[in-house]
Amino acid sequence: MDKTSQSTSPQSDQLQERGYPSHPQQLEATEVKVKMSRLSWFSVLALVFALIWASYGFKQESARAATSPFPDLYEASIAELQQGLEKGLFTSVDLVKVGLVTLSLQAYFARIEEVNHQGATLRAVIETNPSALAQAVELDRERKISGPRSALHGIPILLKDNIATLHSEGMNTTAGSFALLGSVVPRDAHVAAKLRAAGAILLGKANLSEWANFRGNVPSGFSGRGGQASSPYVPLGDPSGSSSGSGIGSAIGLAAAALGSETDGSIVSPSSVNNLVGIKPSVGLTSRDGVVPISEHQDTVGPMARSVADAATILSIIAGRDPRDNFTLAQPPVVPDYTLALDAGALQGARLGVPRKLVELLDDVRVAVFNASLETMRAKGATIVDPADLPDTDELLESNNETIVLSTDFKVDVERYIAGLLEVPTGVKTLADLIAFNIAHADEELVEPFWTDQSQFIASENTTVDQAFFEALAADKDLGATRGIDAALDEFKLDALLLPTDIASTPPAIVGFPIVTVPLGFLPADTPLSPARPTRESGPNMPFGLAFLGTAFSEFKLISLAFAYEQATHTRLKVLAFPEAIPKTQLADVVGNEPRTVFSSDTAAGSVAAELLRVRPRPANVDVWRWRVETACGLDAYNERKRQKYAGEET
Ligand SMILES: *[C@@H]1O[C@H](CO)[C@@H](O)[C@H](O)[C@H]1NC(C)=O
Ligand SMILES: *[C@@H]1O[C@H](CO)[C@@H](O)[C@H](O)[C@H]1NC(C)=O
Ligand SMILES: *[C@@H]1O[C@H](CO)[C@@H](O)[C@H](O)[C@H]1NC(C)=O
Ligand SMILES: *[C@@H]1O[C@H](CO)[C@@H](O)[C@H](O)[C@H]1NC(C)=O
Ligand SMILES: *[C@@H]1O[C@H](CO)[C@@H](O)[C@H](O)[C@H]1NC(C)=O
Ligand SMILES: CC(=O)N[C@H]1CO[C@H](CO)[C@@H](O)[C@@H]1O
Repeated sequence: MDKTSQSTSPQSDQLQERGYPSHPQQLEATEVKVKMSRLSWFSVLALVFALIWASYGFKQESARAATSPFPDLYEASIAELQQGLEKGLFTSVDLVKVGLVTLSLQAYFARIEEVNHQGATLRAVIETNPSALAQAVELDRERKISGPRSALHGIPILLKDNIATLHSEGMNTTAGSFALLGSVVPRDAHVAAKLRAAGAILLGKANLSEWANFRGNVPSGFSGRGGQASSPYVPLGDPSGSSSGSGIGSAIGLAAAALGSETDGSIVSPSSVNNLVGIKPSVGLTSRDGVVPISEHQDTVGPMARSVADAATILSIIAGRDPRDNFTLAQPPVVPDYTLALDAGALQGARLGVPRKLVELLDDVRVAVFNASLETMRAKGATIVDPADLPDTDELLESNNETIVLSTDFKVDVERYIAGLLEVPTGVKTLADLIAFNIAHADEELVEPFWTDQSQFIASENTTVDQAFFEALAADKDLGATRGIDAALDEFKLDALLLPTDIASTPPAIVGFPIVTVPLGFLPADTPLSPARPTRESGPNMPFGLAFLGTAFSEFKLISLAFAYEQATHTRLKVLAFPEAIPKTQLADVVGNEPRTVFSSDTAAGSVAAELLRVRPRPANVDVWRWRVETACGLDAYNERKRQKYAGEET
């Protein structure tokens, strides 16, 4: 097999050869007919939906896309970007420009600006790197003199806002909380330092469920600083979390890819819901030094990307030992080059098991698509062992040991993180201080009506490291590994376990085992939009993923299987984000010249946003697409207050 062509994600023309639209406006009626036989009924509905959209506006961009020598940034792979940089088609400065948020609103109206606080207001990004452009200039110069440092040289990456970046560079690290605003981190997080050393550009900080969803019962994607993030696939849809902004930003090309962190589901769930590939590495493969923690026993940092190849490229760079995180000392002596796992034939002869009892917890729509994926894998030569249940499934489902471990760890670990900061302007030191801070700043942190809870903080504050904690840790190892995942792998002689991603995270979470998730399917296009409270649990075209699970440090194997499945299916591009959530700025708008067309306007943000929206009128079916304003839910009033606040701060 041809590794080179398979390890890059598809070029626009290749996409069209395969029948996928690289832009919704490029869908033609004839293509739809050709595709009918190959697609399930709901994908067809989705295409018809896309076709309806395609009949509106976009004429200009269509012409531009057809003649553009540049990769479409909605889908551009790291390898494509690297090739373009090497050939001199464009520079890292160009790339940064298209991703740059400008607080002054005087420079380019770029991809993040189009959708972050305007248009679809996805709130994926909390802040961008004021030094990014200067770094891009340096990296472009260095490339000319001595060539690229790595596959990530000059490539912009977003980082979840709980991953520390050099304070002197200009960005905060806050886990989304005002309590850490202005805090001075001692250094880059180890993973950020590794990206930086590889020549990557740390483009910005992604919004998240505040404190990685450990504050209390709060909707996914909300943070005090970032506001309520939402899905690019379902208007006002739940973006999942806690790595919400990393998922949204990667899904629609606000950067080449993103880093997220996971304690139980926080990489794989937003990867699943945002139609991405996510790798949750084994605990100890990537260092957590400089990452705002929940639990040293379960936290891990990994890539969220548009292809397995991109995710593998990033993992190869961020993995490795770090004396500051002694869990990394348990990893195998040599970090593999995970891009060598990209073997499209890897399903041939593989033995894959289905923990059916867990699958049965899920709705029939997702299970039917999951069931069909098993046929695909059989056709590619895999043996599917079904059922292949974890022997202790019932006990796992009953167990509350994880709650004990996380609650106890958080208090210790978060206080240790804060103690390591060089300065904390808010003066918080302890978890008790954080709780008090939230009460004192309730208007920004415990916001009515949906975001008031901090019960998890309070429960954690009440813990001590005691005998029950150590018993819970031991019970988790026994439940998750010894009588769980490892037992099933041994009993059925499996290479990996398969689960719909929605129900995959907990057994691996409690033992620090890896997961690789890839796009599996989409809810049917006639799925009703559930009410926005403040985000919607479901709606048409909401994506979901397929998870590959294995034992500790089995990433290489999982990546190879996930890659083979991805190459056999190419599910991701079967449905695109909704039109308002797809940024229109492309490299052609910035390379060489001043920006042109609608972006050359020097009008204020609002009027340009309005202009952008005007060329894409909404279809008559406002019942389904009444996505902008949900006054009843209070979200808009809240967002408006935040907007005013930022406007005030900026002037
Ligand atoms: C942090 O955020 C504040 C407020 O948004 C901003 O003024 C500051 O420049 C940011 N960066 C650092 C390093 O504090
Ligand atoms: C790791 O370091 C922590 C303190 O940072 C210590 O309590 C623990 O025993 C160490 N674990 C190992 C396996 O060395
Ligand atoms: C999925 O497959 C299992 C096992 O073959 C079967 O029992 C179940 O009914 C199927 N579910 C759906 C929704 O197709
Ligand atoms: C922890 O797991 C063990 C083993 O299944 C179980 O006996 C115990 O009840 C669990 N503890 C909690 C708090 O759920
Ligand atoms: C605090 O812990 C004690 C015993 O461990 C328990 O009885 C009590 O309900 C806990 N309180 C809260 C607020 O969680
Ligand atoms: C808190 C914060 O920095 N918010 C920023 C999020 O991104 C927008 C741009 O899309 C900025 O204007 C906000 O200031």
